Amino acid sequence: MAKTDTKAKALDRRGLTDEQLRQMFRNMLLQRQLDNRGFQLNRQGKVPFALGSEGHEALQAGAAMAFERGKDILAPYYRDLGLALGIGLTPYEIMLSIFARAADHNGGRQFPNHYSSKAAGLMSFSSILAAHIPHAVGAAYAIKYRGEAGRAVLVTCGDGTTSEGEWHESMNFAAVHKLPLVMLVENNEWAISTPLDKQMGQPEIWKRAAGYGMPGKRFNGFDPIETYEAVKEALDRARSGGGPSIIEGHCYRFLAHSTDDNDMTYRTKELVAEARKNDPVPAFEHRLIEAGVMNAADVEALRKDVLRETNEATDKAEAMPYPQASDLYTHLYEGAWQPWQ
Ligand SMILES: Cc1ncc(C[n+]2csc(CCOP(=O)(O)OP(=O)(O)O)c2C)c(N)n1
Ligand SMILES: [Mg+2]
Repeated sequence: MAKTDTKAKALDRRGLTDEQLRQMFRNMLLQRQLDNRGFQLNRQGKVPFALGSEGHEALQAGAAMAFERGKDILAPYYRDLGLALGIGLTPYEIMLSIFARAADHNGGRQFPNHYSSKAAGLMSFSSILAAHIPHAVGAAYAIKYRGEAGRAVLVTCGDGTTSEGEWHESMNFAAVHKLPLVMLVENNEWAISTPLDKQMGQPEIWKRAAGYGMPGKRFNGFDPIETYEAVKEALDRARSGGGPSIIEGHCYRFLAHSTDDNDMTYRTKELVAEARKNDPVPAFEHRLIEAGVMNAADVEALRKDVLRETNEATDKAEAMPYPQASDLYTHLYEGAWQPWQ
C-alpha cells in the first residue's frame, strides 16, 4: 500500500484509519462489481431478477463502518447490498441469494436481494415497503426491555417508503419509548417512477424528526466519511440510552429501479448523466489517492481482486442445487403438519 506522502492533501478522515478507509473503498468497488454481475446474469437468463445499489455505494459503505458487529442489529431494505457486505456477508452469500439456491440463509425461498444472516445480525425482511420497520422497532424494544446496554438497531429505507403509515407509526412508537434505534433514510430521489416532489410536500425527510420529538440530521450520502460520522453519532446516542433519531443521506439511483424497470420511460439519459458527475466511487478513489492512502497501482490491484472474488462467488453459487419441492413448507409450520392434511 502507498506510504503517506508528506505532500499529500490532508483528508478530513473523522478518526478513520487508512485500513478502514481502504475497507470502505473496497466495499464500494465490490458493490459495483456485484451489481453489474446481477444485471449480466439476468440478461443471460440465469437469474429472474436483479437490483442495483449504484449511487448508494458511499452511503452504505460509510454506514456499515459505524455498525458494531456482534452487538448491533441491521434491519435493511432490498437496496442494501453494501450494508450487507460491510457488516460481514460474503459475495458468495450474496450470490446464493441472487441465484436462489438451497444453501442461501433463506433456503433459496426469499425474493433475490433479500439477504439475511443471524450470525451477522441481519434481520430477514419483506418486499412490502416499510413492513420491516415495526419489526426493527420491536427488536429495539426488546434490547431496551432486556437492559442490553451498548446495542442498537440500524433500520434503513428509501425516500418513497417514508410515505407509508407504518413508517410514521414506528417513528412515533420509537420516540415515545426512547428506543435504541436509528432510522437511516437513503434518499435517492426516486421511488421507481415517482420523483421526490410527487412523493412529499416537504422534501427534507430528516426535518420530520422534530415532529416526533427526536434528533434529525441530513448528510451527503455521496461522501462515505460524512456518512460514517452521521451514522456513528446516531448509533452512539442510541447505544448509550439517548433514544432514536432519523438521519437522511442524500444520494441518487443511477440504474433503473430493477431489471424489471425501464427508467427511460419516466426520466432522461441527460438527467442521469448529470447526477453521475457526482459518482461517489471515482470521487472517493480520487480523494484516497490525493491523500496518499492509496496509489493508482493499489487501486488497480484492488479492482482485480474484487473481480476475482466476484467471479469465484458467481461460479460457486451457480453450481449449487436449487431447493426441492419436498421442503416447500420447511420453517413455515411447526412439526410435520402439512396444510392440506
Ligand atoms: C406497500 C408496497 N407498495 C408498493 C410496493 C412496490 N414498490 C417496490 S419498491 C417501490 C419504490 C420504493 O422507493 P424507495 O422507498 O424510495 O426506495 P428505492 O427503491 O428508491 O431505493 C415500490 C413502490 C411495495 N413493494 N410495497
Ligand atoms: Mg428512493
